[in-house]
Amino acid sequence: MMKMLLITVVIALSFCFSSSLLAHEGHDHSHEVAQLSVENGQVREFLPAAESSVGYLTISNHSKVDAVLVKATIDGLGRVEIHQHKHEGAMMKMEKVSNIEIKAHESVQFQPGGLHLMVFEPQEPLIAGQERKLTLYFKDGNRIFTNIEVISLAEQVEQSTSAKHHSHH
Ligand SMILES: [Cu+2]
Repeated sequence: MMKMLLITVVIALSFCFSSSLLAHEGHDHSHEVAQLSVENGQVREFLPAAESSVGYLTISNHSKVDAVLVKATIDGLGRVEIHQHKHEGAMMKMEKVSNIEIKAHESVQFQPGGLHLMVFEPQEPLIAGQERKLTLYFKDGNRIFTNIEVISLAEQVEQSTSAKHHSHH
């Protein structure tokens, strides 16, 4: 029941456009807008009594310019943080990170055990099968608006198991 979500991406050009209209700096300033896409956006239902849950996605940068993700928001959730897992001796800790670089022609995968979105403060329960609006904010002022699918814990476990099998190929 794994659905490949290929999502159309809208990149807000207004910031770049208005700054190029206003800036007459006397030199050629080519505004290259990063072409980014988001796939497999998923956020897990909150477990009973849990204060937080996790979200995963893949961001691909098809352009010649590096992109830097600085913030994410999801409709109906009070707070979304970008987290990274970090090994400290034998301990696996997670820490909040302020930005993630997605290099030109590369993809960054948010996945169990690595980068993930940590979500807090649901205004109403997340229910598997729902779609929520996800907004990604980039350092250059661009934004991506897309949808993220709510999945159950069982679906998440199933997918991370099948992802491990796929990685043998
Ligand atoms: Cu976390």
